[in-house]
Amino acid sequence: MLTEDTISAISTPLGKGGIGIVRISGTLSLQIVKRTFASHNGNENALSVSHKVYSGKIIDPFTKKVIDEVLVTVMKAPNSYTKEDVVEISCHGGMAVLSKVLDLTLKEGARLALPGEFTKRAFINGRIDLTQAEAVIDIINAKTETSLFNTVSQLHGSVANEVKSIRSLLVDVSSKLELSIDFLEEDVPTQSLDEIKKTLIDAKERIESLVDSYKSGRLLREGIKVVIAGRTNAGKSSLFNLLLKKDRSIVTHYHGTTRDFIEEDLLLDGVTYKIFDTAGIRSSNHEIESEGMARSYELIENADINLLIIPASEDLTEEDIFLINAINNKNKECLYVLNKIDLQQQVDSKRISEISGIASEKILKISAKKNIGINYLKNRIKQLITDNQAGLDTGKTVICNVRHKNLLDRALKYVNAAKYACEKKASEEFIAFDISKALNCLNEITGRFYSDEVLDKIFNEFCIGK
Ligand SMILES: Nc1nc2c(ncn2[C@@H]2O[C@H](COP(=O)(O)OP(=O)(O)OP(=O)(O)O)[C@@H](O)[C@H]2O)c(=O)[nH]1
Ligand SMILES: [Mg+2]
Repeated sequence: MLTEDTISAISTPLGKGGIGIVRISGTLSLQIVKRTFASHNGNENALSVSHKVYSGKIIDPFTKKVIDEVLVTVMKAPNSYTKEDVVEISCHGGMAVLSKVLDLTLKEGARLALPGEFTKRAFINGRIDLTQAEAVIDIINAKTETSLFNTVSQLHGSVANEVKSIRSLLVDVSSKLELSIDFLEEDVPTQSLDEIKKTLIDAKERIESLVDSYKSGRLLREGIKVVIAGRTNAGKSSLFNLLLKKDRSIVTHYHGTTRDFIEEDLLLDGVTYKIFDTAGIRSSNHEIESEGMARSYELIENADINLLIIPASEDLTEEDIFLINAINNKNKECLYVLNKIDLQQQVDSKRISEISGIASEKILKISAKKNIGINYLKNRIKQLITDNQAGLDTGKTVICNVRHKNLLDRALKYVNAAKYACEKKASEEFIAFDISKALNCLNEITGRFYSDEVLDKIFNEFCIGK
């Protein structure tokens, strides 16, 4: 069903630019532009052929003044972004020109588009599904090559295809179950419960794999939190500055120099790492320092990777031992980094692994002052991520949208309930009921079923003109 009214908006960022584009979509688009456009070669039939670019002028039909020299691209329905007639006017980029051209299109009968309305029309008119519409906004917001790669594959239908494929497994079981319910008394071949269970296990494993991929998806989207922790004067800020290749954090020989955490982004092989320099841990009655340390503990708790810095040039202190044990118990990625190896060493790797049975490959040696061992440290950080995050560089389908994750969690719950009902040899109606609930969740992901509330929430995140 095509929507009635014609919409128009400036589709390029507001401000000065080489070019700026006004985009119009709807049944009146061509008519609106024809009234304001004069072709350079005086061609009366200008704008009549689809997927062609026409050069000419935009002229205000009321004052007859030339507004700008432009290129106009015509994309007739259904072969356009929205599946409606779309016309794009490429003007010189500048607010006065673009506002004037937009204004003319509104005077000629278009209405100002709402945020994301072009993409919403693409969805409503069936050109893309909801996961692809969501990928559009993620592409616009993507900060790194890897998250861009992931969202482009979502735009090409990676998530939608996997969800549809799981859906078809469940639809198949469901229709056979319905048949056996309808013809209970008759001699219709029905699936055995074992066969149904086998398909449900297949669906369950595939949903679980998508749910598991969310962790990688979130990391790609938000960046991987790497927290540099340790006692005071261990060399945390020195390492932080070295990783970022700038003097961002203050380094002094005084204990307790860093009072509050500092965060900076580091890009490694197309993946964003959010690096945190933290206040060093020591016993202190100073209010500011204690508050800084409380923040350090909170960061350690929420890190994806902790780097615990231990100065190898001094004997281990109570703080070092406390932190080694605390971080080792956190069940999250951690590297134990012996720093200051350019000085006489008091602590070696063996000593650290003896404390809490830490594996030797998790203990590294560096000198933040002399820039020793830093490349190896970076490689180990990258390795922790690629080893543990399926899909980060394997090309597997990765979900990175919390809406998809929540619906998949719910679908999984119903598939498990259906499987359990099979095991308990429950009646077919019960099994069919749970499967239909799971199907509803999968249908909501791709937008086969949707509510206006969900659509508004998704498209309100878009900018006007997209
Ligand atoms: N010799 C040597 N000195 C280092 C090394 N790394 C850091 N330092 C020195 O150790 C002192 C403390 O360094 P910082 O980087 O400020 O230590 P920090 O862990 O941030 O300290 P707080 O902010 O107080 O918690 C400074 O004088 C650094 O120059 C190293 O690898 N070798
Ligand atoms: Mg510091």
